[in-house]
Amino acid sequence: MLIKNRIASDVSGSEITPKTVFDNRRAFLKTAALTGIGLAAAGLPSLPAYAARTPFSGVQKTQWTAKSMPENDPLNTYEDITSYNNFYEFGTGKRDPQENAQDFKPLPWEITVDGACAKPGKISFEDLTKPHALEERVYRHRCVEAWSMVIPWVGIPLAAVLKRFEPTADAKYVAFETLMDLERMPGQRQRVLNWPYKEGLRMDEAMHPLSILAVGLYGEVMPNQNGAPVRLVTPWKYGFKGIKSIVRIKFQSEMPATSWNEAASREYGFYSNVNPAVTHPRWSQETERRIGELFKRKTLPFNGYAEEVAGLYQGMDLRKWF
Ligand SMILES: Nc1nc2c(c(=O)[nH]1)N[C@H]1C(S)=C(S)[C@@H](COP(=O)(O)O)O[C@H]1N2
Ligand SMILES: [Mo]
Repeated sequence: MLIKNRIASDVSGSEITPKTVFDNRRAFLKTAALTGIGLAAAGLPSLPAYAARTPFSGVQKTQWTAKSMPENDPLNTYEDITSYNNFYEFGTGKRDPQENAQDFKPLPWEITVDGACAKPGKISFEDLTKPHALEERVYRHRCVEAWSMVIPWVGIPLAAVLKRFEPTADAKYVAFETLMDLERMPGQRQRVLNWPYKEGLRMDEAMHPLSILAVGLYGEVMPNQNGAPVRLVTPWKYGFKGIKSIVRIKFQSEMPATSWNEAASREYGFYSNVNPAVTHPRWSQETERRIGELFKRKTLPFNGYAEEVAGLYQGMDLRKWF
């Protein structure tokens, strides 16, 4: 049975994965077979083991892949996606998270969900993905610093998870927090942001079908530097809204405070929708550099997802609500 699972995930992996990654995965599986580690994880979404290169089995591809992606928009490599990161809990340099998050052990993991809801509680990482099928969502990822990537996330719709806690009519916003742990996240000893890292969405943004909780990429569990074991992905917003290593979700009536807004409110607003027409105080947002490409691309309104999300902001002055 395990062998069958592994073959199935090998096949689906080879369809979406550049050859080097595929070879790495094969090497991993070989090592796993020899040493007996990692095999239990082949039967995901129940996750008894966690290693950086553990493949999920049975990941479904969804319509978003085809609908939102122009054909000439190739995936970034696994190497790019996992070596050029922002994760200040592990240092402020782009290469720091890959190096400093190596020893982070994400599991066991629990998220506390509370605030304006009928059924507050905790949810473990294993329960998070049940009973939903894991989906592959190929999304554009645009940082406020004007670089971008295309990433094949593995995730589940955020709406489906939030609904389980039965948010009440007072739930106008959803607040998110990252783990606070000076031992496990040594970057928090530097007061570069107000820890823990905080983010927020309006309720309708959180419930939008594009919003996902991502638990992996390239068919494998989330690498530590990308926000293991679970992070937010809202592809029409700047990357910093994609809060990593989430331990708390709270429904509330007030607009949540966010770490970047607290750090520099002129530069980072609550909405943070990708908008080429609203210039960041220190640089233009009209173009972006796709990691791995030489020439700049034009930045698209809502990062190319306007058809799906522009309606959420109808009638709002997007210069004021940036
Ligand atoms: N907890 C936490 N989440 C975070 C950050 C961070 O420093 N800490 N950085 C944000 C920023 S600025 C970006 S651009 C994205 C980067 O995600 P990636 O490294 O997976 O590309 O993560 C976001 N989520
Ligand atoms: Mo960012």
